[in-house]
Amino acid sequence: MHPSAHRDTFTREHLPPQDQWPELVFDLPELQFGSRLNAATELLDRWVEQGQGGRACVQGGGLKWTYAELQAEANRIANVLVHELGVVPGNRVLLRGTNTPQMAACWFAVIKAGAVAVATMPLLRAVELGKVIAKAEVTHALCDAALASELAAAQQQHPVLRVICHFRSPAPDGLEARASRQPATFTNVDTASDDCALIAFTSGTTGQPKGTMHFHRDILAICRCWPAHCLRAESGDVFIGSPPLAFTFGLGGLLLFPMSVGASTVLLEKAAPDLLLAAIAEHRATVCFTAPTSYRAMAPLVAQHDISSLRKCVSAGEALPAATRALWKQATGLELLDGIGATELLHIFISHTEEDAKGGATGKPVPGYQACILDDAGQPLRAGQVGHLAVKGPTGCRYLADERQLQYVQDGWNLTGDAYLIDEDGYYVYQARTDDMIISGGYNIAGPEIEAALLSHPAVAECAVIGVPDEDRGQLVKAFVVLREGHAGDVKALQEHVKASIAPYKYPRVIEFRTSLPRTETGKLQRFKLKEPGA
Ligand code: 3UK
Repeated sequence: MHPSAHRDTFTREHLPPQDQWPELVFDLPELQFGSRLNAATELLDRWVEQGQGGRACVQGGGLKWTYAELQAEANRIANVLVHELGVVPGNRVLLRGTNTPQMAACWFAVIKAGAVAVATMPLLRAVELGKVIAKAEVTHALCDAALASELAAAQQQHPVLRVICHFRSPAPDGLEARASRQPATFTNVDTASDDCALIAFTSGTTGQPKGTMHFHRDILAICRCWPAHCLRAESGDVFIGSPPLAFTFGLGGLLLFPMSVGASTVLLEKAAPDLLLAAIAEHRATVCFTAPTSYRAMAPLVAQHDISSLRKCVSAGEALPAATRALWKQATGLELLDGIGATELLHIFISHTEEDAKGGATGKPVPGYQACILDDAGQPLRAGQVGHLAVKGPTGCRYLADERQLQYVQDGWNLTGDAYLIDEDGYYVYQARTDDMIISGGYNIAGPEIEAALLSHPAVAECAVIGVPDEDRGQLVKAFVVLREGHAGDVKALQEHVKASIAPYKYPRVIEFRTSLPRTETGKLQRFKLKEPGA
């Protein structure tokens, strides 16, 4: 590794041993990185240096900043961090806020100061924040004043968190007041390209959050892979979307990728389907990032808004059912860009361009990444066979002090925990999370395939399919269905619809109607909650 600029050496000391890292592949010319690199220099300062500082950069909540203005804000905050709050390179700085320009400025300030950004989901409560603080030994926090109380409660339990400073606060010791007294210039810390820049937490389903460690060069690597080859956005684009900046889907899609091409981004504090549509119309947005369920919910509302500015729509976080792709195309004329990403790999590694879209398939490995499907013994499978998705590329899994590293990384491959197959055209087709595969009557059944069939029925708004214990069949296929407004729950009709769409043995033998389904803050269905007895 290159000589670190970190004075606080926590992250290097807590990386997994090198022999547990995935193999890293840098086989594109644009993935050659020197030994010194600060991601903020490349993504932010470069534009100002090139005389592009007057370009629109980030807006939201009534604020509208150019590249030069975001740079000035970030520099002032970096000065506060270093000269007033005592941050030294390598310290972990927790960020807590909704998607706002101020949150973006704080993120860049942390990166500029050579500290490590630990962004957290706005909905986290004190107990969950406490786990993050303890695990990453967070010393400082920048927190939206509106979200102060849960963090204050967490600090009570975790005094390792020495300093909290509030932004979007009128207080005399708030971040804005402090920043206004600091100069708008700052010399970025000359970090190593392999110094840790951020720790992204992923909760999974067990409740013990895992911290994934990513370097300065990883931030640039993801900008040079999927967005450059699949998204192909341009400097005139206006990005918008729903994922939080604390979710790497949102960090990339709503901050890093627009800035990597000199485009602008709209950050929304609230982005429920109707609000997102209204915001697209208001800002004449051209590139949208959100989850499959959000596209499904927006489709019937599209006619009420002028979203003619939109030219690219990205779906990730969960499998995109073919029915949702078709629905969106019908409503807007736009072909969705689907991509599977993971916090462990920072962003999307299998995807496609609009021209190569194929309903029901995620796509092919993104340039810069390699993938294959492995059996339980780690041997590659042939086309059509269902196995474990394995990936490698310039980014990969490095858990912060966590034994689960040995599960995620095997033989140099990142194992994402997804069951996939490669079809006859070389497309990767999602089946299920490996621990969500249903085994019924000796058959392996992937819940999402049945969900896709149900979703093509006009009465179905949302659904989730799980296996429930059964004496005779081992597991029974059970569906939870949320009905569209004005439709009645007809179990028999839905069962017949599935039998007519896919192999009849897969039909849900039990169907339960619900008014909503449990989801994470990142929009993922929480199937495990539906599996709990009495759920
Ligand atoms: C699932 C998908 C099918 C899959 C993410 C884009 O979702 C992201 O990261 P997470 O760590 O979850 C990873 C898991 O989510 N998944 C995500 N996208 C798809 N399954 N099709 C998809 N298109 O199980 C994966 O292992 O929360 C997504 C960019 C950055 C991200 N962090």
